[in-house]
Amino acid sequence: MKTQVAIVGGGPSGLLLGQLLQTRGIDSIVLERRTKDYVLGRIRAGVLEVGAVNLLRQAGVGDRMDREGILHDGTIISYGDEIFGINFKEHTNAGVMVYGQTELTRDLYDAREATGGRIIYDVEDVQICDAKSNTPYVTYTVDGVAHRITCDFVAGCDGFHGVSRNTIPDDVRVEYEKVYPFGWLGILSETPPVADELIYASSERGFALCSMRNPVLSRYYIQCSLQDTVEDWSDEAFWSELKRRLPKNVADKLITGPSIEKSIAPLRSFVTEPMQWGRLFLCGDAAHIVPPTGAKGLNTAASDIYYLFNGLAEYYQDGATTGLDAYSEKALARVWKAERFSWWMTNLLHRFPDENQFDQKMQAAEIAFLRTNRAAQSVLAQNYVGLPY
Ligand code: RFL
Ligand code: PHB
Repeated sequence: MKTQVAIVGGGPSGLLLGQLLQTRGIDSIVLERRTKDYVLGRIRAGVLEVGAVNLLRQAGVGDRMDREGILHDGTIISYGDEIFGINFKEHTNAGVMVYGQTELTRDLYDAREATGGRIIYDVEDVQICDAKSNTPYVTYTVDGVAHRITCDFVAGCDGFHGVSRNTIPDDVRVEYEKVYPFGWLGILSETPPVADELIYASSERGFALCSMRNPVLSRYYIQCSLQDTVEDWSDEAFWSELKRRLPKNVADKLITGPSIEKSIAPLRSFVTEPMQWGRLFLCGDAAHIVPPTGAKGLNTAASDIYYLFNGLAEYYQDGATTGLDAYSEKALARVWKAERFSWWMTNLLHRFPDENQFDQKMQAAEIAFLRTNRAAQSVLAQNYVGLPY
């Protein structure tokens, strides 16, 4: 088989790149290790920056998001029983869109199917070959049968556990990592959200987050131990712990119900440099991971796709490689700022097992400063709605 861009990974990064390329008549093949239902079963991100929203519209997949997504002009932060809002609109003249990654991925699959784009599911043993030459190719098997795709470029969009990143030789690749000593236990429940905006809650018992998908579907998280398993947490235990981490007047309003999904995610900060090696370009979680506290993972994947798509569009339009040559540097410059923000939000709001009373006083002082200082609020707002591409 032959294509212009071979895309390894059919998550949001790979599918979005495929749709954008399609708008310019650039052919691609997406290779996905799982089935479509498996990918759609993963409950992940919920918050989209303006840049991501615009890119989805540009890719022709913004209609349902514009109809069903919820625009948020701010967020709420609580600390014990104290609670305050940060108004993004006031500080940045922008907001964010609450629209689940599951729905966005479904829209991308629908668009790909409608435009006749090729996706091959259940691929195994993917290998990216000759990436340093002008004639790279990708090999894989399906049901034990070997296949090969020759292409001009390879986009490595296969997430943190994919094969693309490790195609770059060890003596070229530099990895930066921080693993946090806790995870997030998340549940989805068919209950109305407790508030109109997201609540990021710091408490003596640990962090909690109240998020949502729509007016009758809520997403809640609590910081948990890395030793915990979902079996350790009944729904009752989850709701009771969540309430203890929220201000009393919020906890009293919380409507609980059976969970329809429950999962634990470890928290990690990770960046690999460079993000390009010859004709292989890494995008999204394949190149970097953030702890979810700043809602930046999917959004940073979208900005990578923006830079790569524009580089590829320029190449196929007039043969110039200026955008492609600058890809790694441009993408990383923005990635590191998202890493910093996510690390900062995580440090500000979580309980760390080895922290002492001084550390706790520092967190409390920083939250108290944020509560009243407009400049501090503006910094948070600018980062949360998304730095410019
Ligand atoms: P994905 O979504 O992991 O998709 C990669 C795809 O590649 C496939 N794959 C392979 N395919 C072929 N060959 C191989 N060898 C392959 N290996 C893997 C996988 O099956 C998969 O389908 O990466 P992508 O596309 O870069 O997208 C990244 C986002 O999914 C991720 O950054 C976000 O979900 C992170 N995230 C959040 N991001 C936000 O911007 N806002 C949020 O509010 C937000 N909340 C979250 C999150 C992530 C979370 N978890 C579970 C880590 C909340 C949570 C709890
Ligand atoms: C979510 O709704 O899943 C969500 C929202 C904000 C975050 C992380 C996750 O920071």
